[in-house]
Amino acid sequence: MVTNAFGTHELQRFDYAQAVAAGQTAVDRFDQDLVDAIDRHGFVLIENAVRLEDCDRLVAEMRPYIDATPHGLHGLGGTRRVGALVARSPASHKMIAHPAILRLANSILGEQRLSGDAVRINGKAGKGEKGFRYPWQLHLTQIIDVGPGAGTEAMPHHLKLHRANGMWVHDFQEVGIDPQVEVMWALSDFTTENGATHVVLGSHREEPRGGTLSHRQPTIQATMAQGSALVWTGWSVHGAGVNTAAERRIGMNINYALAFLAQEENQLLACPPHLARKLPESLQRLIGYRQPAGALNYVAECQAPADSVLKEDFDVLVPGAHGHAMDPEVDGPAFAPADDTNYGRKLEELETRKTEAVAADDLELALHLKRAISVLKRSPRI
Ligand SMILES: O=C(O)CCC(=O)C(=O)O
Repeated sequence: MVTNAFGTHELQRFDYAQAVAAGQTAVDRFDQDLVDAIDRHGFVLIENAVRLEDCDRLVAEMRPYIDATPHGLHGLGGTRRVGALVARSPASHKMIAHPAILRLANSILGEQRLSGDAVRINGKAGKGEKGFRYPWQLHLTQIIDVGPGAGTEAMPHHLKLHRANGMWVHDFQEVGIDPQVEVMWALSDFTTENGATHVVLGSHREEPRGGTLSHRQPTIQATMAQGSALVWTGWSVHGAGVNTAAERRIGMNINYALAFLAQEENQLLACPPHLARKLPESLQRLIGYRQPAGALNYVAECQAPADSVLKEDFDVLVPGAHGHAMDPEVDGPAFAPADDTNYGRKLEELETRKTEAVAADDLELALHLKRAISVLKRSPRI
């Protein structure tokens, strides 16, 4: 329990593995407990959210990238920040798409269930129900590997206490929405000594929401065992601790935000189409390969990512790669000529250029031409 300018608060902890073992009623209760706790205190801690082996496997997959990253990028002394988890670490998918966390994110972002928030669409306002929800998506994936000495005078963290919602250009303080949810996964134990995250409980209720009173309140450290996850809103004030231990503190920030805002880590570049194609559809959609609202996120000929870049053969430089039939009455010349002579000539030209590209060891061009040949063969002959 802690008493500060926002009342008396506690960092409530709930055990995911226990809830799952106890059955659906317990899971429903667990989900509601998380929403209630974060609504009241601004933070909630989920224990036993994944197994310890899951964390170790993730760290092992990310080890080459972590070790190839210098300390202190972004002015964060003694800390290594490493991203692109979706592309680089299959083990991370279990945490990025953790069912309880996705349900919690949906309550906060999709349905705007927290006090004072509402979904506002076309002049109507209310808590999100079916058909009246905000689209949301993955916003950031980042290992935060805090080394001994990080956060001290010698190696100061640039980010002291702060709110994630400070990143938006628009000032959302009066808008009555929660644009962002943050999750810190403990990939190693988080202790007082090794820099467990400091939190200001109740700070999400500061008025105005972006005020500075929170920064002068007492903090507590969210100590947690490996496999736990600390969740907070974009309004909740927090900051990394000082690592006075001999070991490293390995955390992983996985954030989610409304899908009509730009992503902090651009997921479509961090996991480009040739890698995203291999992911399950639900994960493709979670990272942003979809049209979250109306026209947003279309590609080339107004196509959804699934109908364009996620198709094996799609090449934005190949006319007609959209695969839609052309109508000779109203449409221009097709990519695949109707008469055999011109068709054969085009195919031969592409084959010759491909052979030349292979001979010149220009694999990228060769692949581009290979796709063009494939699209030509599938295109309507009109
Ligand atoms: O590493 C932590 O404990 C917190 C990191 C953080 O607040 C941030 O990167 O914005």
